[in-house]
Amino acid sequence: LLTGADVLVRELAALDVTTCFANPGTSEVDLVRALDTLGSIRSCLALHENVVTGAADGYARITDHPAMALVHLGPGLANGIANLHNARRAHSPVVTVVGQHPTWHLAADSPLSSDIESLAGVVSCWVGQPTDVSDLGQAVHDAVAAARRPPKGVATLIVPMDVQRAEAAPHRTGCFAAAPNRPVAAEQIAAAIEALRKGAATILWLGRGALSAEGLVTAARIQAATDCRVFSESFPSRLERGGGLPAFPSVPYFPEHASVAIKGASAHVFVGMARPVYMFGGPNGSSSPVPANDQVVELADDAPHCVLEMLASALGPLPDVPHKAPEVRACSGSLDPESAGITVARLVPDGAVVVDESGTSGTGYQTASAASARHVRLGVTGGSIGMGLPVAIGAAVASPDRRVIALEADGSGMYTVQSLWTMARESLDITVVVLANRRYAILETEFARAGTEPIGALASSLIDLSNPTLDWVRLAEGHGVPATRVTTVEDLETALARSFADPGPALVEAVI
Ligand SMILES: Cc1ncc(C[n+]2csc(CCOP(=O)(O)OP(=O)(O)O)c2C)c(N)n1
Ligand SMILES: [Mg+2]
Repeated sequence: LLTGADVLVRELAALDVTTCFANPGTSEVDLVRALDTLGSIRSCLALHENVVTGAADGYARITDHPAMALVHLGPGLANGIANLHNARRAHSPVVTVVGQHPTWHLAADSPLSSDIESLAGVVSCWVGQPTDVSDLGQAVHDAVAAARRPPKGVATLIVPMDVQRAEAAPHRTGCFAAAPNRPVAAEQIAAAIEALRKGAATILWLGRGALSAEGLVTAARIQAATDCRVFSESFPSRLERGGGLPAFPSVPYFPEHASVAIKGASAHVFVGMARPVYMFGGPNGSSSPVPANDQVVELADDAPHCVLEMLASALGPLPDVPHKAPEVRACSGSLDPESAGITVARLVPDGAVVVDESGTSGTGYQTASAASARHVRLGVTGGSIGMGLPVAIGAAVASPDRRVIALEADGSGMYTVQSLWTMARESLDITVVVLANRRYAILETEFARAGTEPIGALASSLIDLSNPTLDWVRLAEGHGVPATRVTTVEDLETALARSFADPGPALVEAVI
């Protein structure tokens, strides 16, 4: 007997969805049984739904293909929404599957009932809830297609228990036609070239696929030919880094620094991104450092690195640009945020993935990584903290041959600390470096910017993570991850080297 649940799982597998991150409940029991029966979808348990969804995001950022995120009813989905929000901002393809009460039971408004479609709508590019088993196979197909369709996103499939359990006919799986690329018009390219020829008065902005290795190299050639300035988007989901690749600055986080950084520009060419916007708004009601009356050319395209190639060819044959790796300052002795990041950047293994949720302690790594071995950096996209450890899980599952380093601010790490258990259980090659400043340091800075210094005892207690001090070594060990605490550059080097040499996860608490 074939059931709806079997059809769902078979259809996903046929569409090359080979990984599931799950936190199931009663309404997902049939789906779990179907996963068990089919056996070809690797399924990993996570102990909170925000770990499930963040892991699916990390998986997508590496493979550009969806994993299945299996969660329980409305409350399970609600727990996972913060990291689905980040996944949406990252344009990560994710297929979220939510079990639902039987269709005939919904009107009774049982204790776990809620408006799942509304919850899903906040983060999803597609939401479907088939109520007849004969529609289920097509719905699975539509969900995967929606998640993969540029600009890519989260598709949420809600599956009632009676639909999961109903007898089903085998669904005929269809393959995807390659998504047609929507190319930019020739006039747009011409307008961009005219702007770029203004040299330093023009900024070339790079986002998404323009930050691939090819994109960065091509952008450097365009810059050398035109003397334009180049900035990368502030919160890239994925950035190729090190190994001799050109590195471009992003606009500083705080508005007062951002507008200074782009001063003198009057024209902007956007590839793979739209106009940058401030996280919390800027001075005089401004939302962007780019003034409203500046000249703007937006080259929206599904393949940003191809747009850069078009610009480069329109400028004529351009020579390669020899890369000058920046000098990285030597550091030793007691750790501070800067030296911790520089040390990680110096030791990053070739081909590694660095998940960067370093908070205020990130500039050392972010600057020095331009001189690192070639690696990929996955960052915070939607500003919702607690993504780092889950994204590291997804990245490690997606690339078992690479070392994943999670550079993790301590406050952010605590949002999804259960991730450590999944890392241990799945023996993932993840090195977690906790940057333990034992406070929400960014909020201290924000109080100062708001002119409310010195802050009162209550405000102070709301941004302080001591009393009691979090013991990351014991937290990690309690989740099955070996851990060590370091306070000097030398000990951090030793701990990193040991972790890179040993298979499986490890945690280093770097007290800064
Ligand atoms: C889900 C979510 N909750 C709360 C916040 C607000 N917030 C932003 S940064 C921050 C503290 C970050 O502290 P930590 O991760 O230790 O980094 P640090 O500032 O110390 O470098 C908080 C609470 C947020 N961005 N996202
Ligand atoms: Mg902190």
